[in-house]
Amino acid sequence: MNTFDTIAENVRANRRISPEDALFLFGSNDLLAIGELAALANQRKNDGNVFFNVNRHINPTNICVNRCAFCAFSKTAGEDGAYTLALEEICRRAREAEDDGATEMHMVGGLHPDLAFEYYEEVLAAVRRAAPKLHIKAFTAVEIDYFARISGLTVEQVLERLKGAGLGSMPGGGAEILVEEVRQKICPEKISGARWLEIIRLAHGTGLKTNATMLYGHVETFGDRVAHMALLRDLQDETGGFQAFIPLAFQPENSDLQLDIKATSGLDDLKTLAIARIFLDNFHHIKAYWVMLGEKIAQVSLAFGVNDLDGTVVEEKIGHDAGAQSPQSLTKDGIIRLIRKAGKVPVERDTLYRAIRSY
Ligand code: V47
Ligand code: SF4
Repeated sequence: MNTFDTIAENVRANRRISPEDALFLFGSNDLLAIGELAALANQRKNDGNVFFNVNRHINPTNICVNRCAFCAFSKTAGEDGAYTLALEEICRRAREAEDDGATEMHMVGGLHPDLAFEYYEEVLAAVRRAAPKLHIKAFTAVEIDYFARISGLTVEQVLERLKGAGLGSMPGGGAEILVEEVRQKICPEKISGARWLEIIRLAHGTGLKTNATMLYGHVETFGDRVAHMALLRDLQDETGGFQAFIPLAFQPENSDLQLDIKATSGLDDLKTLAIARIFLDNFHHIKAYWVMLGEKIAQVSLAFGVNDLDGTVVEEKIGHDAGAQSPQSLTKDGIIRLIRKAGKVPVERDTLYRAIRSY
């Protein structure tokens, strides 16, 4: 039997594939054969249901001391375009989101040099008062590490205080590629991959659910992507605290990494999502983030193992500052239509993947 047939046999028998197998799949251009296996793995877990949510992104500040080379969103304090939203403005947007039927506020931002940890507690408490029905999914492991450093608290204390103020779960950002050589090239100031995993482990330990992302399509190799996913799979075996895996296609405009890096190809996007579905057998949800992929690839990915299209978003800065061509917002009807036209059942979910309504 050739290597692909052996992998296929394992996937069909619901057996875990190895990192070497995943690397083999990345080296193959037989997208349809890989997609078929991913669709099977997804069908087993999620049937024909595809999740989405009604949410709103808010980035309280783009001022960041890290200035990662790939990030076109961040600014240095005082630079043109640097901003920090007033607390009232954050609350106004939260209220507006709740009035529009959102169930989630997704809030991440830069590492601000002057704001104290208490400010972030205040933001959570104020949002909770302004829009008590919204689940607040906020702060990456990178921000949590920063809060611990600026406050002198332990990571556990930071997490407990934020939970007390209204934090409901954490998004999956800041993971980039967890391999150290890659981080040295694309985000040397950022916490190490090992520290990212440690903070997520602690978050899961306090009962917080998180997601995990992977920024791909820049300087990393296929081997780095597999190593990244293997670290996530191991941690998930240990904690079970990850909800969704979200590959983020690198948007190359306006960043210091621009050089001659081109946007990812549709083939690479679909293959990456499909291999993630096959390899990450302990992740229930593989999310196609339409903001970075575009609506069409996100829709097609529903036949390649994906079962989640994220949400309505409304105002997106991180990808669009880096040249993303997608709209900033999709309507709920628009997402439902994308899913239906792909022959799947749209299911609106809350942040913790409880079904709200099928369409
Ligand atoms: O950590 C930054 C990435 C992330 C670029 O958990 C870029 O549900 C592409 O994590 N091109 C933040 N990506 C976004 C994020 C996220 C998004 C949607 C849903 C969830 C979730 C999480 O954006 C950063 C970084 O990896 N990013 N710059 C860029 N030029
Ligand atoms: Fe700051 Fe995050 Fe941008 Fe890095 S990716 S510069 S940590 S906002």
